[in-house]
Amino acid sequence: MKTIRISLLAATCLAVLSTALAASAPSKTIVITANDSLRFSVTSITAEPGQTLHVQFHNVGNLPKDVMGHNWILLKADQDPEAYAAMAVGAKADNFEPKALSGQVLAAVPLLGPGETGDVTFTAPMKPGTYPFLCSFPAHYAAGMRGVLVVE
Ligand SMILES: [Cu+2]
Repeated sequence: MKTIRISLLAATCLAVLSTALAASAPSKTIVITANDSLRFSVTSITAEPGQTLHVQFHNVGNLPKDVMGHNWILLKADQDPEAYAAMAVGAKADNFEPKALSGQVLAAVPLLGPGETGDVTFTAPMKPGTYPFLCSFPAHYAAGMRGVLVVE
């Protein structure tokens, strides 16, 4: 009987330990650049559930912000980046981040002009899945400024 108790205790300790280890995956920094050719340098990010992510986003282009600004918008699972981009066209005053859709956004780096840098730190969702990101400057999503965060 005593042996069984000790084994149970050991099993419980192991379970607690492995949970603690899973929760403490080291934070991850992702450096993304965008330039005048309408591409993100990174189009796929992988993360563990609950992992702390730090996105550093650089606009390394030369064109002025009002014709070639870039932002980085990460949406929740099951949200439609195309619909977000369409709504963003009318949200110039809010740097193309429509307030009506703010509930769809997991994390964002605001609109950057040439040579500017922004960053955001956030926690990856606990739910495994694919989370879309985009630049919501008009026409940039359609031109290919998009990618995914894969939580697995
Ligand atoms: Cu852009």
